[in-house]
Amino acid sequence: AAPAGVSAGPKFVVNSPNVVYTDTEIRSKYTYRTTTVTEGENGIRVATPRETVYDFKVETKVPKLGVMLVGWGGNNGTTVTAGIMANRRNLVWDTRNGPQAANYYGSVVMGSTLKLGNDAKTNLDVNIPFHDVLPMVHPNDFVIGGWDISGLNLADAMDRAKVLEPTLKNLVRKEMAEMVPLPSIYYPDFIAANQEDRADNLIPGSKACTAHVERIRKDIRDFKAANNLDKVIVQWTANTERFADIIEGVNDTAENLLKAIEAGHEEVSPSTVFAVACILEGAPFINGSPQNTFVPGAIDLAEKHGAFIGGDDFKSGQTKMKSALVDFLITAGIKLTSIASYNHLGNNDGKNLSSHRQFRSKEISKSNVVDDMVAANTVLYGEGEHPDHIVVIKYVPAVGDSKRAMDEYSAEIFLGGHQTISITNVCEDSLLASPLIIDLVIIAELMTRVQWKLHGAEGGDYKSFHSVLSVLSYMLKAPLTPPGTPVINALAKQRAALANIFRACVGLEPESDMTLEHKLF
Ligand code: NAI
Ligand code: DG6
Repeated sequence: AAPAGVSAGPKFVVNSPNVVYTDTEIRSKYTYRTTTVTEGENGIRVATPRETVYDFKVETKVPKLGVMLVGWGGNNGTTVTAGIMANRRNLVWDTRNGPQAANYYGSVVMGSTLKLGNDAKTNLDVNIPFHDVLPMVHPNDFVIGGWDISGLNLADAMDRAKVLEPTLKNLVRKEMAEMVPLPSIYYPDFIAANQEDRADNLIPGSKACTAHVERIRKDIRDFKAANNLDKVIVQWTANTERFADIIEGVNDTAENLLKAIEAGHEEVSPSTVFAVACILEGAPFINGSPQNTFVPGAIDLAEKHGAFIGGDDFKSGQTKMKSALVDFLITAGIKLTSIASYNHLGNNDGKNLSSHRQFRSKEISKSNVVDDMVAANTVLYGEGEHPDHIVVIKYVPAVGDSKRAMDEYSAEIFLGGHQTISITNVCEDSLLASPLIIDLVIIAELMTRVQWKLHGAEGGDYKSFHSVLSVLSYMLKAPLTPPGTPVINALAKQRAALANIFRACVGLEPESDMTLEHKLF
């Protein structure tokens, strides 16, 4: 990885007149090919190929990056922090199965590859680490901090989480003990009442106010200055809140939301206050929980400030499987008729979700994840037709962080036959979520360095991607998209969008998977 704060030399160069490398930027000219469909007079659709030519530029300087987690003392917060420390120090620890070395498995950026092209001699695929496609921050270089309503230092919080092996904990304990979350804002009505006993590290005040926004902004500025950072990214990995009511005049526009905060309106959640503070501070803010943090007024505010936001709800286990499996079934022409999803978990997330209003937020984000795939197949599903889909979550303290997700998929096959697929997915929830936190940070940061303009547009200035970073969808259960634009849940499409946008930034065509070179000779 390039040391933080310097320009990262490319790991490969693109040999094309459409790509230019300068000391500070990669510039590409990229032709985006789409198909426009119109309804012909005789009812026959007309598909017309279209081309739009864009100029992209990517700043190659990799910043010194701060990551501030809201809910730093929770299972995800402590696990991702210890995991980065373990990687940074190349730690190896004993387990009952033998020595275990630190790794970044589960991170698409750090653990996967993408195809660069075909070898000139053999025609076989040449794959590169995903992290190398463009200059990206290395997670070992993250400077981590954050807030929590619980004041436990991270070593004690890591013990409370019961996620990591004792041998690993012993190796990071000293450093973790020196990390103490900043006090946070706590509006008891938004999270479960059963969380009250850990709320001992609070900024005074129990409803939204301008002072809270300003305090959080100052915390970000202080963290940046104390660590000599170029940028800070903030991520909500705190408890799931209940949904906020959307009320006209309160949270429907940027102006109303700011006024509502000033007036101390009780329907403004802590996560929305964090989002507003980050937007005003120019720090990208990502919501890893399911609640509607991004009320319309918050999205409006982000657009007005050109600030980046992303969400909602980490897509770690059951839903990730679902968004791959359902895509497979429906694109295979198999008529999915029902999904019954059960979750048993015993961590603090499960305890919070045992309260109905917080469960409801999770139920909503877990339930809509197949809608786009169903709607896309008008052969299998009639207007308004949808598979039955239920989501059950039960708090079972004894299983701790080791979540049990049980899914039964029923489908109709050829000539009225039936197919039932049952999946039991046992996973340490926080070990799945932590690499997503890392990916979201790395990609969000990279997106702050990517700009575009229409090629040849007279006087056209480069601009950033839309404030709502839908390119983060792969990592999220209920992807937030720019207002009025479709949500893509299918996992393969989400990954293709991510990889192909980055390829476009270096002037490469999308991965087409046609492999004509192996078929036409
Ligand atoms: P956790 O309950 O262990 O951690 C949450 C932390 O947030 C706690 O330490 C709590 O004290 C703190 N907190 C609550 N309200 C706060 C506030 N206003 N300000 C600052 N800190 C606050 O939960 P865990 O397992 O770390 O999960 C975090 C969130 O991520 C939950 O909302 C969960 O639903 C979501 N999530 C987790 C996934 C996973 O696989 N672990 C996947 C998808 C989402
Ligand atoms: C209930 O399932 C607890 C949740 O917090 C999940 O563990 C989390 O949202 C991950 O969900 P999924 O569906 O991606 O495994």
